[in-house]
Amino acid sequence: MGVVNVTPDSFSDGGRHADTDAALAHGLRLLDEGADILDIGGESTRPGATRPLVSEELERVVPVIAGLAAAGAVVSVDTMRSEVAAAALEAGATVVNDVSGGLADPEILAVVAAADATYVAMHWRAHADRMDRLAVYDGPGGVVGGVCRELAERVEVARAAGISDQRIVLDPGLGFAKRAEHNWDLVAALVPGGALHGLGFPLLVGASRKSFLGALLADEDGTPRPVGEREVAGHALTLVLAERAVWGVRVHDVIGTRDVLRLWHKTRSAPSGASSEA
Ligand code: PMM
Repeated sequence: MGVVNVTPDSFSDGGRHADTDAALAHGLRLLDEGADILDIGGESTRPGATRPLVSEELERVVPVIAGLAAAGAVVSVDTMRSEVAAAALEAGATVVNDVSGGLADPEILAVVAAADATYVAMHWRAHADRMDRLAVYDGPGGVVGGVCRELAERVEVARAAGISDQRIVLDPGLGFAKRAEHNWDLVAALVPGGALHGLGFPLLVGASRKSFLGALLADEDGTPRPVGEREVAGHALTLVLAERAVWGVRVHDVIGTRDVLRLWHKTRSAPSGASSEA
């Protein structure tokens, strides 16, 4: 899943039209590079981010979704809002990636159900301005137990709204109300037979460029590795997650991810029978 963020901090080159064109061009490039799904978002979820108006979010994502769907892409909309999900599905999206798992705007679930769209429910506790305070997992099983219980609740609510199990994908929400070690505990639990796979749904993971990778790669003074220099670690994690039967990864660098997955597939293919000198 390739990320197309249509937010002012991503495409800060002037007016709305420039944003739309830049996002469209970016999406087409990711499609060309081999993304299976393009995830279009108009709201930044970075810690401390303020929310756009619904009208702003609609203006950002709808033309980009329409253009990329018309180009043949499988389009996902990254939104927590039912109005935006409805307009995105109308414009050609077939996946709703709701980082709040239906908590921010419960109406979104009925919109997804009515369209028979795929629903990505991510683990989430609060909007970006409050989530860091909620990174506490004192219950049984620590962060893994907490995330699994809270995701299972979201599944029940999604089912009750009419979303069928075949349409549900779950995401542990790395970086959302999680401290660095929480993310690593979740990654460690992402093994076949582990608690997250045990929920019984395909798993999507978004780790690309996130701050827990920056913290891991910090220099001797503890200064985190800058965002633009975390790609290799992200790719290594993709390889680990592929090996552990994760359904999808949400990434910024599609071409590098494709390379990693081609290599991974090669290592799993049947031996060619070539001689050892070959
Ligand atoms: N992370 C971000 C945004 N949307 N959606 C899903 N399903 N999973 C994620 O981990 C996720 C997401 C934030 O990352 P960005 O600011 O780099 O887009």
